[in-house]
Amino acid sequence: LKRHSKFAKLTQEHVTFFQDLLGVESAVIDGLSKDASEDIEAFNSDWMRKYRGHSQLVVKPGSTEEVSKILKYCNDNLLAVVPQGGNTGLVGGSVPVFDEIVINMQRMNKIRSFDEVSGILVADAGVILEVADNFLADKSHIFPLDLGAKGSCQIGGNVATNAGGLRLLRYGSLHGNVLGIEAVLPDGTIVDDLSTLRKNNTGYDIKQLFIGGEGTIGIITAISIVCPQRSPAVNVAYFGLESFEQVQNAFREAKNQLSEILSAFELMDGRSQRLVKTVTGKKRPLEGDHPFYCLVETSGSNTDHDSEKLQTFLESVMEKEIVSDGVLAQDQTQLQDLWSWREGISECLGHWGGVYKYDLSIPIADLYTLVNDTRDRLTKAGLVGEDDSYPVVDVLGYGHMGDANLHLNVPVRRYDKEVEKQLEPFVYEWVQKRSGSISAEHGLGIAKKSFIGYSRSPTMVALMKQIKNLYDPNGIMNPYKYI
Ligand code: FAD
Ligand code: 2HG
Ligand code: ZN
Repeated sequence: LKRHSKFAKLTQEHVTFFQDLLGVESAVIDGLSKDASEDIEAFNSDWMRKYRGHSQLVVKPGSTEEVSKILKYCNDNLLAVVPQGGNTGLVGGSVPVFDEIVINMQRMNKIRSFDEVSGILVADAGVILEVADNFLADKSHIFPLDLGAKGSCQIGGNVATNAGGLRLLRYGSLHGNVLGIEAVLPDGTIVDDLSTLRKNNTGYDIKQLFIGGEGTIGIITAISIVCPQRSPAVNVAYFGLESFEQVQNAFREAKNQLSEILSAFELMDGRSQRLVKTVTGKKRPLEGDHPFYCLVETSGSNTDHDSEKLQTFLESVMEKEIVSDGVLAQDQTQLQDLWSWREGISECLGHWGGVYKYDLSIPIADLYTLVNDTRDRLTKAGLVGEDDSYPVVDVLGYGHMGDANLHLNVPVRRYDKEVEKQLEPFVYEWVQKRSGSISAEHGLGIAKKSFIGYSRSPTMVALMKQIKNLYDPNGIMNPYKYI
């Protein structure tokens, strides 16, 4: 990968323009004139510390008009940019590849309005997901998306990646929940499509291009989103199972018996839970060791009714020997502890140094077979072992069972070309053979960009390129990524 020579290099004159425009000292981190290398480092490297760029400038706009002026100037001067939210993305999309200017959205963090009757929230893109959800909790509503990075990721970043997360099973995807978008195109045009209508069939639904667009056609500055009523009763069960066959049976039973109150059904294999134990040292929720674990959450309006339903469900799946052992959270602390065994996996896996991550959609019957096949392959190649001479710590899987979305993770002691050669294109070919997707929810960024062809036809890719060229003819928006 080479830096495009058509892009201008940052000069002092450019920096002065941005300083004058934004007016606030903290809104510009200038790596050119003073030694800001330490300050700028956090914006140049991603959450996994796997991708690192060399931007010399971070700008933090405080309004949509400022975003417009920044982009127009960059477009006129052929300065490449990378939009950045909470920088928690897992495909290297939010950091520069070379010297792109980072446009960080953290200062645009106001809730603009909330309508208690319709449940529609309008907010700036830079609002942190957890802040939005806490605001809604006070109003008995809930953000229809939840994920492990909620304390840092921004709702604009969530929409830009079309994040899926832990509640998709219940509330559906952002393509359905986001009602409107305000965005800025590279030429500075402000696209005001901040509709608060549930229904609006007047022409193409252009906002959908920004949802999952990963900052390649414009910057999202605000969103409007329909938020459901918050369920007063939330219950969680965690159980151990002996085979993936039984996991599927448990999922069918959960849908059948818990139906309208089912709000999450998550899968964790035994290996992932063992590694969480190793890293955190916490007491495990169940005695013994099972090859699979599931976390089931219900959300409803009546605590007694819901706990009874979940209790009956648990008894029934144990009686049918679908589930070997299980526990129901008795209070809020235990509920959070059970969730931490699922939500905390990603963070714990970083413990050994690096992780190869694959975020895949696979028809549900085959979902876990890939983990076994990958483990066999790496083991045969002599790459997996307990002591430091082996690069691979383990091969494991977890994910959003309810959405047929597997997270295949390979924690390693060091990134290793031999391991990479064994994993790719093997994983992508495996998924392609089953008509799955090589990126279920994290997006393409730089990590998956070259592999789009495993999930999309040449016609689809060509259509995407047309759209990219139409909105961003100079190619300044998040270059080298996506398509
Ligand atoms: P960033 O990482 O800053 O950016 C992500 C992409 O969006 C980049 O391409 C960036 O250029 C672009 N972008 C950001 N803001 C804007 C904007 N305002 N306008 C235009 N483009 C923009 N993802 C899931 O789908 N489900 C999960 O369950 C999940 N769990 C996670 C758990 C952990 C612990 C972590 C670290 C990540 C997880 N993710 C998950 C990844 C997920 O993509 C991000 O957490 C989140 O959606 C990204 O938001 P962000 O604000 O951090 O965006
Ligand atoms: C999750 O579901 C996230 O925990 C992260 O999507 C998955 O780290 C991963 O591979
Ligand atoms: Zn996920």
